[in-house]
Amino acid sequence: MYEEYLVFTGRPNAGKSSIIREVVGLDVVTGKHPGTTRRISKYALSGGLFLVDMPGFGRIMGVSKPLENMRKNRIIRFLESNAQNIALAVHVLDISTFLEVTWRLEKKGLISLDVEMVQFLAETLGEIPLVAANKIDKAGEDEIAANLEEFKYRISDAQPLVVKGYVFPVSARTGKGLGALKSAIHARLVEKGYRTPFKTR
Ligand SMILES: Nc1nc2c(ncn2[C@@H]2O[C@H](COP(=O)(O)OP(=O)(O)OP(=O)(O)O)[C@@H](O)[C@H]2O)c(=O)[nH]1
Ligand SMILES: [Mg+2]
Repeated sequence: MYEEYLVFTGRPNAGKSSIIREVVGLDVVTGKHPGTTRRISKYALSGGLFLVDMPGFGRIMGVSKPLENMRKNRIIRFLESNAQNIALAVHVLDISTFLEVTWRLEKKGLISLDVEMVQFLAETLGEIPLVAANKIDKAGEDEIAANLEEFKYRISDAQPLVVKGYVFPVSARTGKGLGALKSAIHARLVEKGYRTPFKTR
């Protein structure tokens, strides 16, 4: 059967499933601990479009390295082999800790997984994914603004104007920003010929 996908990617615990619940209205499982969503989970929306809730991409405490790599490879393989059928990708990250996490990695000579993933999606799908910069309720306004600026700078290879209109500060907890994210998802899907993307079945 021919299927098209609206995929949500992101690190463990970023809030992918929470955003799907709030924005798309699907009853997906969310959880306090990283590693809640274990499988690539598909849900039928309308007209051949399926929503895909991904497991978290990256380190999870208590999960073995081989199992983690297997999950990671499965995600990469899904995205690469379905690139033609991916109507839209939405990357979700915890923006409240972005700089702290990124600096810690950069000290070790590593790149942020969120930056890597956004760039991987852009290359693989041939267009910049939408980004839900989640958990803005968890830090002060100034800190969130600084984190957002650095994140945009890094995903765009120092050309933040290129990603203007793609990054949405949101909180799945308070609902802030979710309307704008929903409108953007809707607009992108409608542009590609989907009529009622948020109606299930
Ligand atoms: N404070 C706050 N907590 C949030 C927000 N969004 C999600 N959470 C919490 O973060 C935790 C993880 O949420 P999930 O939606 O399960 O995260 P996920 O990205 O699907 O995680 P995995 O399935 O493990 O990859 C839960 O305890 C949520 O309640 C937010 O905007 N603010
Ligand atoms: Mg999940």
